[in-house]
Amino acid sequence: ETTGKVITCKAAVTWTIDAPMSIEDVEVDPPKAGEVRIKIISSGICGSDNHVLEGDFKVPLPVILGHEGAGIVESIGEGVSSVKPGDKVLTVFLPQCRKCDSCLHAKGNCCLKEDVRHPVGLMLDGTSRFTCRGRKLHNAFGTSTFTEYTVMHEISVVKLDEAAPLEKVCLLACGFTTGYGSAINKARVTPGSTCVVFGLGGVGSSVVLGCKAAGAARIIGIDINEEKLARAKALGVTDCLNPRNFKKPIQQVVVEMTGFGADFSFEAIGTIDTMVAALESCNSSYGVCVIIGVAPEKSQLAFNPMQLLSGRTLKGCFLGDFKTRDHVPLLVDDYMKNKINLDPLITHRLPFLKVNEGFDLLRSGKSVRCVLSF
Ligand code: COD
Ligand code: ZN
Ligand code: ZN
Repeated sequence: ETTGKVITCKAAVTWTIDAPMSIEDVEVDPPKAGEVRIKIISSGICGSDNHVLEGDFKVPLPVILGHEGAGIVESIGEGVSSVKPGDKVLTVFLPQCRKCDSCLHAKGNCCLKEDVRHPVGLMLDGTSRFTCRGRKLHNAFGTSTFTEYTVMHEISVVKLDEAAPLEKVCLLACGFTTGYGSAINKARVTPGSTCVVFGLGGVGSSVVLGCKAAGAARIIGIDINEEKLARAKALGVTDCLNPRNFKKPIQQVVVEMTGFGADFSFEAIGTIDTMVAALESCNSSYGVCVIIGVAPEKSQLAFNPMQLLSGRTLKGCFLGDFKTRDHVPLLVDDYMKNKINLDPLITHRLPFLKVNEGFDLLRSGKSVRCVLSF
Protein backbone atom coordinates (compact mmCIF):
# COMPACT_ATOMS: atom_id res chain seq x y z
CA GLU A 1 0.00 0.00 0.00
CA THR A 2 1.62 3.21 -1.21
CA THR A 3 -1.28 5.68 -0.77
CA GLY A 4 -0.19 8.74 1.17
CA LYS A 5 3.46 7.70 1.12
CA VAL A 6 6.47 8.91 -0.84
CA ILE A 7 7.30 6.43 -3.64
CA THR A 8 10.93 5.86 -4.62
CA CYS A 9 11.23 4.75 -8.25
CA LYS A 10 13.33 5.01 -11.40
CA ALA A 11 13.12 8.10 -13.61
CA ALA A 12 15.11 9.58 -16.50
CA VAL A 13 16.41 12.93 -15.29
CA THR A 14 17.53 15.68 -17.66
CA TRP A 15 20.12 17.59 -15.61
CA THR A 16 21.51 19.46 -18.64
CA ILE A 17 20.39 19.39 -22.24
CA ASP A 18 23.79 18.52 -23.72
CA ALA A 19 24.09 15.09 -22.11
CA PRO A 20 22.02 11.90 -22.19
CA MET A 21 19.26 11.64 -19.60
CA SER A 22 20.40 9.87 -16.49
CA ILE A 23 18.45 7.05 -14.90
CA GLU A 24 18.11 7.90 -11.23
CA ASP A 25 16.19 6.92 -8.12
CA VAL A 26 13.67 9.69 -7.50
CA GLU A 27 11.21 10.30 -4.69
CA VAL A 28 7.67 11.05 -5.84
CA ASP A 29 5.47 12.79 -3.27
CA PRO A 30 1.83 11.83 -2.76
CA PRO A 31 -0.70 13.89 -4.74
CA LYS A 32 -2.01 17.07 -3.10
CA ALA A 33 -5.56 18.42 -3.50
CA GLY A 34 -6.74 18.21 -7.12
CA GLU A 35 -3.78 16.01 -8.08
CA VAL A 36 -3.40 12.42 -9.21
CA ARG A 37 -0.42 10.07 -8.85
CA ILE A 38 -0.06 7.78 -11.86
CA LYS A 39 1.95 4.61 -12.47
CA ILE A 40 3.22 5.06 -16.02
CA ILE A 41 2.89 1.93 -18.18
CA SER A 42 3.82 3.24 -21.65
CA SER A 43 5.18 6.45 -23.14
CA GLY A 44 5.93 7.52 -26.68
CA ILE A 45 8.95 9.64 -27.56
CA CYS A 46 7.77 12.84 -29.24
CA GLY A 47 9.61 15.39 -31.36
CA SER A 48 8.92 18.19 -28.86
CA ASP A 49 10.91 16.37 -26.14
CA ASN A 50 13.73 16.19 -28.64
CA HIS A 51 13.37 19.94 -29.30
CA VAL A 52 13.99 20.41 -25.55
CA LEU A 53 17.10 18.21 -25.62
CA GLU A 54 18.45 20.03 -28.65
CA GLY A 55 17.99 23.42 -26.98
CA ASP A 56 15.24 24.66 -29.29
CA PHE A 57 12.47 24.53 -26.71
CA LYS A 58 13.55 25.94 -23.35
CA VAL A 59 12.16 24.44 -20.15
CA PRO A 60 13.46 24.88 -16.58
CA LEU A 61 16.07 22.27 -15.53
CA PRO A 62 16.57 19.79 -14.00
CA VAL A 63 13.47 18.16 -15.42
CA ILE A 64 11.76 14.84 -16.06
CA LEU A 65 10.65 14.96 -19.70
CA GLY A 66 8.03 12.90 -21.54
CA HIS A 67 4.41 13.79 -22.20
CA GLU A 68 2.97 11.08 -24.48
CA GLY A 69 2.05 8.71 -21.68
CA ALA A 70 -0.53 6.20 -20.54
CA GLY A 71 -0.79 4.66 -17.11
CA ILE A 72 -2.89 3.63 -14.13
CA VAL A 73 -4.00 5.87 -11.29
CA GLU A 74 -2.16 4.84 -8.08
CA SER A 75 -3.76 7.36 -5.71
CA ILE A 76 -5.70 10.61 -5.76
CA GLY A 77 -5.54 13.81 -3.76
CA GLU A 78 -8.35 15.54 -1.88
CA GLY A 79 -11.32 16.59 -3.99
CA VAL A 80 -10.43 14.54 -7.07
CA SER A 81 -13.64 13.14 -8.54
CA SER A 82 -13.11 12.36 -12.22
CA VAL A 83 -10.71 9.43 -11.72
CA LYS A 84 -10.05 6.84 -8.99
CA PRO A 85 -7.21 4.42 -8.18
CA GLY A 86 -7.00 1.67 -10.78
CA ASP A 87 -8.37 3.78 -13.65
CA LYS A 88 -6.47 3.79 -16.92
CA VAL A 89 -5.52 7.32 -18.01
CA LEU A 90 -3.64 9.39 -20.57
CA THR A 91 -1.24 12.17 -19.56
CA VAL A 92 -1.99 15.22 -21.71
CA PHE A 93 -0.11 18.51 -21.68
CA LEU A 94 -3.23 20.62 -22.24
CA PRO A 95 -5.54 20.67 -19.26
CA GLN A 96 -9.26 21.29 -19.48
CA CYS A 97 -10.20 23.07 -16.26
CA ARG A 98 -13.72 23.82 -17.52
CA LYS A 99 -13.61 27.18 -15.71
CA CYS A 100 -11.24 29.49 -17.60
CA ASP A 101 -12.01 31.81 -20.51
CA SER A 102 -10.72 29.30 -23.07
CA CYS A 103 -12.51 26.28 -21.57
CA LEU A 104 -15.79 28.18 -21.27
CA HIS A 105 -15.69 29.22 -24.93
CA ALA A 106 -17.18 26.69 -27.33
CA LYS A 107 -14.08 26.70 -29.53
CA GLY A 108 -11.19 27.20 -27.07
CA ASN A 109 -8.92 24.25 -26.33
CA CYS A 110 -5.87 26.03 -24.92
CA CYS A 111 -6.84 26.04 -21.24
CA LEU A 112 -5.24 28.94 -19.35
CA LYS A 113 -3.88 26.48 -16.76
CA GLU A 114 -1.46 25.06 -19.39
CA ASP A 115 2.31 25.08 -18.86
CA VAL A 116 3.43 24.71 -22.45
CA ARG A 117 3.76 28.17 -23.96
CA HIS A 118 6.04 29.55 -21.23
CA PRO A 119 6.93 26.50 -19.13
CA VAL A 120 7.44 27.00 -15.39
CA GLY A 121 7.77 23.27 -14.70
CA LEU A 122 5.98 23.30 -11.34
CA MET A 123 2.57 22.29 -10.07
CA LEU A 124 -0.03 25.07 -9.93
CA ASP A 125 0.82 25.73 -6.26
CA GLY A 126 4.39 26.53 -7.33
CA THR A 127 5.99 23.40 -5.85
CA SER A 128 7.34 20.11 -7.21
CA ARG A 129 6.49 16.48 -6.38
CA PHE A 130 9.85 15.10 -7.59
CA THR A 131 13.11 14.96 -5.58
CA CYS A 132 16.43 13.45 -6.67
CA ARG A 133 19.72 13.47 -4.74
CA GLY A 134 18.18 16.03 -2.41
CA ARG A 135 17.26 18.40 -5.25
CA LYS A 136 13.80 19.30 -6.47
CA LEU A 137 13.13 18.44 -10.12
CA HIS A 138 10.80 20.25 -12.51
CA ASN A 139 8.01 18.55 -14.38
CA ALA A 140 7.51 18.93 -18.12
CA PHE A 141 4.29 20.57 -19.37
CA GLY A 142 2.38 19.31 -16.32
CA THR A 143 3.01 15.71 -17.41
CA SER A 144 6.49 14.05 -17.01
CA THR A 145 6.21 10.48 -18.20
CA PHE A 146 9.83 9.29 -18.26
CA THR A 147 9.37 8.06 -14.69
CA GLU A 148 7.72 5.01 -13.16
CA TYR A 149 5.39 7.32 -11.18
CA THR A 150 4.31 10.89 -11.88
CA VAL A 151 1.94 13.40 -10.29
CA MET A 152 -0.42 15.47 -12.45
CA HIS A 153 -3.36 17.80 -12.00
CA GLU A 154 -6.70 16.08 -12.37
CA ILE A 155 -7.56 18.65 -15.07
CA SER A 156 -4.82 17.22 -17.34
CA VAL A 157 -5.74 13.57 -16.89
CA VAL A 158 -7.91 11.89 -19.53
CA LYS A 159 -9.80 8.84 -18.31
CA LEU A 160 -9.62 5.83 -20.62
CA ASP A 161 -11.86 2.92 -21.50
CA GLU A 162 -10.77 0.08 -19.21
CA ALA A 163 -10.11 -2.18 -22.21
CA ALA A 164 -7.80 0.35 -23.94
CA PRO A 165 -4.32 -1.09 -24.71
CA LEU A 166 -1.97 1.39 -23.02
CA GLU A 167 1.03 0.37 -25.14
CA LYS A 168 -0.81 1.77 -28.18
CA VAL A 169 -3.19 4.48 -27.03
CA CYS A 170 -0.34 6.40 -25.38
CA LEU A 171 0.05 7.99 -28.84
CA LEU A 172 -3.34 9.60 -28.27
CA ALA A 173 -1.75 11.69 -25.50
CA CYS A 174 0.13 13.73 -28.10
CA GLY A 175 1.36 12.76 -31.57
CA PHE A 176 -1.68 11.15 -33.11
CA THR A 177 -4.18 13.56 -31.59
CA THR A 178 -2.10 16.60 -32.55
CA GLY A 179 -1.78 15.61 -36.20
CA TYR A 180 -5.17 14.01 -36.81
CA GLY A 181 -7.10 16.79 -35.09
CA SER A 182 -5.23 19.48 -37.01
CA ALA A 183 -6.64 18.04 -40.22
CA ILE A 184 -10.12 17.17 -38.96
CA ASN A 185 -10.85 20.01 -36.52
CA LYS A 186 -8.60 22.94 -37.35
CA ALA A 187 -8.24 22.78 -41.14
CA ARG A 188 -11.56 20.95 -41.61
CA VAL A 189 -10.20 19.13 -44.65
CA THR A 190 -12.94 18.59 -47.23
CA PRO A 191 -13.65 15.52 -49.44
CA GLY A 192 -11.84 15.64 -52.78
CA SER A 193 -9.35 18.27 -51.63
CA THR A 194 -5.58 18.49 -52.10
CA CYS A 195 -3.44 18.60 -48.96
CA VAL A 196 0.29 19.08 -48.41
CA VAL A 197 2.05 17.94 -45.25
CA PHE A 198 5.51 19.24 -44.30
CA GLY A 199 7.33 16.71 -42.09
CA LEU A 200 6.38 13.04 -41.90
CA GLY A 201 7.38 12.13 -38.35
CA GLY A 202 4.80 10.89 -35.87
CA VAL A 203 2.85 14.15 -35.95
CA GLY A 204 2.96 14.72 -39.73
CA SER A 205 2.04 11.07 -40.39
CA SER A 206 -1.00 11.56 -38.17
CA VAL A 207 -1.95 14.64 -40.21
CA VAL A 208 -1.87 12.37 -43.27
CA LEU A 209 -4.22 9.91 -41.53
CA GLY A 210 -6.58 12.80 -40.71
CA CYS A 211 -6.55 14.12 -44.29
CA LYS A 212 -7.28 10.63 -45.57
CA ALA A 213 -10.12 10.09 -43.08
CA ALA A 214 -11.61 13.43 -44.19
CA GLY A 215 -11.64 12.24 -47.81
CA ALA A 216 -8.75 14.22 -49.31
CA ALA A 217 -8.14 13.14 -52.93
CA ARG A 218 -4.48 14.08 -53.09
CA ILE A 219 -1.99 14.21 -50.20
CA ILE A 220 1.48 15.57 -50.95
CA GLY A 221 4.08 14.56 -48.36
CA ILE A 222 7.31 16.55 -47.90
CA ASP A 223 10.36 15.32 -45.98
CA ILE A 224 14.13 15.34 -46.36
CA ASN A 225 14.30 11.71 -45.20
CA GLU A 226 13.57 9.22 -48.02
CA GLU A 227 12.56 6.49 -45.57
CA LYS A 228 9.89 8.75 -44.07
CA LEU A 229 8.58 9.46 -47.57
CA ALA A 230 8.38 5.76 -48.44
CA ARG A 231 6.62 4.91 -45.17
CA ALA A 232 4.10 7.74 -45.61
CA LYS A 233 2.91 6.30 -48.93
CA ALA A 234 1.46 3.38 -46.99
CA LEU A 235 -0.50 5.87 -44.86
CA GLY A 236 -2.13 7.64 -47.79
CA VAL A 237 0.43 10.07 -49.22
CA THR A 238 -0.12 10.16 -52.99
CA ASP A 239 2.90 12.30 -53.99
CA CYS A 240 6.29 12.43 -52.23
CA LEU A 241 8.62 15.43 -52.42
CA ASN A 242 12.14 15.66 -51.05
CA PRO A 243 13.13 19.36 -51.04
CA ARG A 244 16.79 18.31 -51.48
CA ASN A 245 15.98 17.00 -54.97
CA PHE A 246 14.86 20.42 -56.23
CA LYS A 247 16.75 23.61 -57.00
CA LYS A 248 13.67 25.82 -56.70
CA PRO A 249 11.85 26.45 -53.42
CA ILE A 250 9.58 23.55 -52.54
CA GLN A 251 6.52 25.81 -52.27
CA GLN A 252 6.98 26.69 -55.94
CA VAL A 253 7.08 22.98 -56.79
CA VAL A 254 3.83 22.42 -54.88
CA VAL A 255 2.09 25.35 -56.57
CA GLU A 256 3.13 24.10 -60.02
CA MET A 257 2.06 20.52 -59.23
CA THR A 258 -1.36 21.59 -58.04
CA GLY A 259 -2.08 24.38 -60.51
CA PHE A 260 -2.73 27.10 -57.94
CA GLY A 261 -1.60 25.68 -54.62
CA ALA A 262 -3.03 23.15 -52.19
CA ASP A 263 -6.39 23.55 -50.49
CA PHE A 264 -4.81 22.73 -47.13
CA SER A 265 -1.19 22.83 -45.95
CA PHE A 266 0.30 21.66 -42.65
CA GLU A 267 3.67 22.31 -40.99
CA ALA A 268 4.84 19.50 -38.67
CA ILE A 269 8.59 20.17 -38.51
CA GLY A 270 9.07 23.24 -36.34
CA THR A 271 11.26 25.62 -38.36
CA ILE A 272 10.44 29.13 -39.53
CA ASP A 273 11.48 28.39 -43.12
CA THR A 274 9.17 25.41 -43.45
CA MET A 275 6.31 27.39 -41.89
CA VAL A 276 6.64 30.08 -44.57
CA ALA A 277 6.95 27.37 -47.23
CA ALA A 278 3.76 25.74 -45.96
CA LEU A 279 1.91 29.06 -46.04
CA GLU A 280 3.06 29.74 -49.60
CA SER A 281 2.14 26.20 -50.71
CA CYS A 282 -1.56 26.70 -50.14
CA ASN A 283 -3.88 28.41 -52.58
CA SER A 284 -3.51 32.19 -52.44
CA SER A 285 -7.25 32.78 -52.51
CA TYR A 286 -8.84 30.07 -50.36
CA GLY A 287 -5.97 27.98 -48.99
CA VAL A 288 -5.76 27.14 -45.29
CA CYS A 289 -2.37 26.64 -43.59
CA VAL A 290 -2.13 25.04 -40.15
CA ILE A 291 1.07 25.40 -38.10
CA ILE A 292 1.71 22.49 -35.71
CA GLY A 293 5.48 22.50 -35.20
CA VAL A 294 7.01 24.23 -32.20
CA ALA A 295 9.66 26.68 -33.48
CA PRO A 296 12.81 27.62 -31.55
CA GLU A 297 12.20 29.98 -28.65
CA LYS A 298 12.04 33.69 -29.55
CA SER A 299 11.82 33.02 -33.28
CA GLN A 300 9.53 35.27 -35.30
CA LEU A 301 7.57 34.31 -38.38
CA ALA A 302 8.01 36.82 -41.24
CA PHE A 303 6.14 36.95 -44.53
CA ASN A 304 4.64 39.55 -46.83
CA PRO A 305 1.12 40.33 -45.56
CA MET A 306 -0.05 40.29 -49.18
CA GLN A 307 0.06 36.49 -48.72
CA LEU A 308 -3.03 36.87 -46.54
CA LEU A 309 -4.81 39.76 -48.30
CA SER A 310 -5.55 37.53 -51.26
CA GLY A 311 -7.63 35.32 -48.97
CA ARG A 312 -5.39 32.70 -47.40
CA THR A 313 -5.97 31.63 -43.81
CA LEU A 314 -3.09 30.94 -41.41
CA LYS A 315 -3.86 29.10 -38.19
CA GLY A 316 -2.37 26.78 -35.62
CA CYS A 317 -3.33 24.64 -32.66
CA PHE A 318 -2.11 22.44 -29.86
CA LEU A 319 -3.35 18.86 -29.57
CA GLY A 320 -5.47 18.99 -32.69
CA ASP A 321 -7.85 21.59 -31.23
CA PHE A 322 -9.58 18.98 -29.09
CA LYS A 323 -10.93 19.98 -25.69
CA THR A 324 -8.84 17.31 -24.05
CA ARG A 325 -10.97 15.73 -21.33
CA ASP A 326 -14.19 16.02 -23.37
CA HIS A 327 -12.95 14.89 -26.76
CA VAL A 328 -9.88 12.66 -26.45
CA PRO A 329 -12.05 9.85 -24.96
CA LEU A 330 -14.09 9.99 -28.20
CA LEU A 331 -10.90 9.31 -30.16
CA VAL A 332 -10.22 6.39 -27.84
CA ASP A 333 -13.72 5.08 -28.66
CA ASP A 334 -12.88 5.37 -32.36
CA TYR A 335 -9.67 3.44 -31.72
CA MET A 336 -11.58 0.71 -29.83
CA LYS A 337 -14.00 0.46 -32.80
CA ASN A 338 -11.04 0.01 -35.20
CA LYS A 339 -11.73 3.33 -36.90
CA ILE A 340 -8.18 4.44 -36.11
CA ASN A 341 -5.06 2.35 -36.66
CA LEU A 342 -2.02 3.42 -34.62
CA ASP A 343 0.17 0.47 -35.65
CA PRO A 344 1.75 2.13 -38.71
CA LEU A 345 3.07 4.91 -36.45
CA ILE A 346 4.76 2.60 -33.94
CA THR A 347 8.07 1.62 -35.53
CA HIS A 348 10.02 0.72 -32.37
CA ARG A 349 9.52 -0.49 -28.81
CA LEU A 350 12.08 -0.30 -26.01
CA PRO A 351 12.15 -0.85 -22.27
CA PHE A 352 11.94 2.48 -20.41
CA LEU A 353 15.52 2.23 -19.15
CA LYS A 354 16.70 2.49 -22.77
CA VAL A 355 15.01 5.88 -23.26
CA ASN A 356 18.25 7.46 -24.56
CA GLU A 357 18.41 4.84 -27.33
CA GLY A 358 14.85 5.85 -28.21
CA PHE A 359 15.97 9.45 -28.71
CA ASP A 360 18.90 8.26 -30.85
CA LEU A 361 16.40 6.46 -33.08
CA LEU A 362 14.29 9.63 -33.43
CA ARG A 363 17.32 11.85 -34.19
CA SER A 364 18.76 9.44 -36.74
CA GLY A 365 15.40 9.47 -38.55
CA LYS A 366 14.95 5.71 -38.09
CA SER A 367 11.84 5.86 -35.92
CA VAL A 368 8.43 7.44 -36.35
CA ARG A 369 7.28 6.53 -32.87
CA CYS A 370 9.27 4.54 -30.35
CA VAL A 371 7.08 3.43 -27.46
CA LEU A 372 8.74 2.81 -24.09
CA SER A 373 7.35 0.15 -21.78
CA PHE A 374 7.75 0.33 -18.04
N1 COD B 1 12.20 19.82 -44.63
C1 COD B 1 11.42 18.71 -44.68
N2 COD B 1 11.35 17.81 -43.67
C2 COD B 1 12.11 18.02 -42.58
C3 COD B 1 12.97 19.14 -42.46
C4 COD B 1 12.99 20.07 -43.57
N3 COD B 1 13.74 21.15 -43.52
N4 COD B 1 13.59 19.09 -41.27
C5 COD B 1 13.15 17.97 -40.66
N5 COD B 1 12.25 17.32 -41.44
C6 COD B 1 11.50 16.11 -41.14
C7 COD B 1 12.29 15.03 -40.45
O1 COD B 1 12.98 14.21 -41.38
C8 COD B 1 11.17 14.25 -39.73
O2 COD B 1 10.67 13.19 -40.49
C9 COD B 1 10.09 15.29 -39.50
O3 COD B 1 10.48 16.45 -40.22
C10 COD B 1 9.90 15.67 -38.02
O4 COD B 1 9.43 14.58 -37.36
P1 COD B 1 9.88 14.07 -35.90
O5 COD B 1 9.59 12.62 -35.86
O6 COD B 1 11.25 14.55 -35.59
O7 COD B 1 8.90 14.88 -34.96
P2 COD B 1 7.41 14.63 -34.49
O8 COD B 1 6.54 14.35 -35.66
O9 COD B 1 7.34 13.71 -33.33
O10 COD B 1 7.16 16.07 -33.85
C11 COD B 1 6.54 17.07 -34.45
C12 COD B 1 7.11 18.45 -34.24
C13 COD B 1 8.58 18.41 -34.64
C14 COD B 1 6.28 19.29 -35.16
C15 COD B 1 7.06 18.99 -32.79
O11 COD B 1 7.22 20.38 -32.77
C16 COD B 1 5.78 18.63 -32.12
O12 COD B 1 5.71 17.56 -31.54
N6 COD B 1 4.73 19.43 -32.21
C17 COD B 1 3.39 19.10 -31.83
C18 COD B 1 3.19 18.79 -30.37
C19 COD B 1 3.06 19.97 -29.54
O13 COD B 1 2.15 20.76 -29.73
N7 COD B 1 3.99 20.10 -28.62
C20 COD B 1 4.05 21.19 -27.74
C21 COD B 1 3.88 20.84 -26.37
S1 COD B 1 4.57 19.37 -25.81
ZN1 ZN C 1 4.34 15.74 -28.17
ZN1 ZN D 1 -9.32 25.98 -18.61
